[in-house]
Amino acid sequence: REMAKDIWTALEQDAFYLVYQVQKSVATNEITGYEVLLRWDRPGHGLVSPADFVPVAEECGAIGAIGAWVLKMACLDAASWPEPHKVAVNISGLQLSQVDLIETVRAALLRSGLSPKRLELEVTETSIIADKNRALHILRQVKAMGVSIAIDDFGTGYSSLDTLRSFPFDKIKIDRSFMNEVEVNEQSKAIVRAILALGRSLHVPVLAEGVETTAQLEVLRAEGCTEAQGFLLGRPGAIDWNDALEPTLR
Ligand code: G
Ligand code: G
Ligand code: MN
Ligand code: NA
Repeated sequence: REMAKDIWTALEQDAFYLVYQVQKSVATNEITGYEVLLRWDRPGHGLVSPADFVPVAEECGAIGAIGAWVLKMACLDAASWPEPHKVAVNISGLQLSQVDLIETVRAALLRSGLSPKRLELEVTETSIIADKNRALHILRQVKAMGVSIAIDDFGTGYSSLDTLRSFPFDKIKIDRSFMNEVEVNEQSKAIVRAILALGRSLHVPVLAEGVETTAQLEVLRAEGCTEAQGFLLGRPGAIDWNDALEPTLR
């Protein structure tokens, strides 16, 4: 396909770039880390979402190279951040089924000097279920290096609870669809509350995605959510260290 061709060209010409979105502690407002989001300004088309081009990159075999590039650059960037801040990298299903993900992660860490405990991989349930045993094997190896694993878009898969039971997750990220109306809709709030209770019982911190209003953040604070991410806390972009070092209290 035409997009596949453009993806290979973009790789050759170094046309992908990364933006970062802040993640903060709900209780203290401190920065805990940044999620890396891949961006591509496709010639003649403008910005294309990774939601649209990652599936094509998987199909045409480019995802391995793209994923390795993202991991390498993200670790290099993060190595210059203040000590405790983590970097969270999205991993697609096909990447997760490829055993060389282990080597790719190891190489990115070695090359950057980033401590493994500051790297987190975000995987979705959907990316796991294609080949569960293989995914489990790879994630265990990566964890053994000291890297942490977050389950992304939690609640939207069809077997979230089974996935939680069988995989060694270090963080649950509540899908942003549950943030819709959480401050006014009792049903949304009940679901969020249930996920937070689950996290507490499992001793796994919970991060709420897609927080756009102070009212939503207040609900999360009242319910004991660990971390939050969303347009209210910061839009994906270049990191403004002046802002980051003196976080505005909300
Ligand atoms: O950043 P945006 O909202 O456009 O992201 C859309 C989707 O693309 C999200 O599901 C996000 O997890 C995914 N995504 C963003 N960056 C990357 C990346 O570097 N690798 C992979 N595999 N997916 C990404
Ligand atoms: O699937 P994943 O959670 O990785 O998706 C990340 C995507 O969510 C990014 O593309 C980012 O642009 C988007 N995003 C981040 N914060 C918000 C938010 O507060 N509201 C909405 N609508 N999208 C967000
Ligand atoms: Mn993510
Ligand atoms: Na996500």
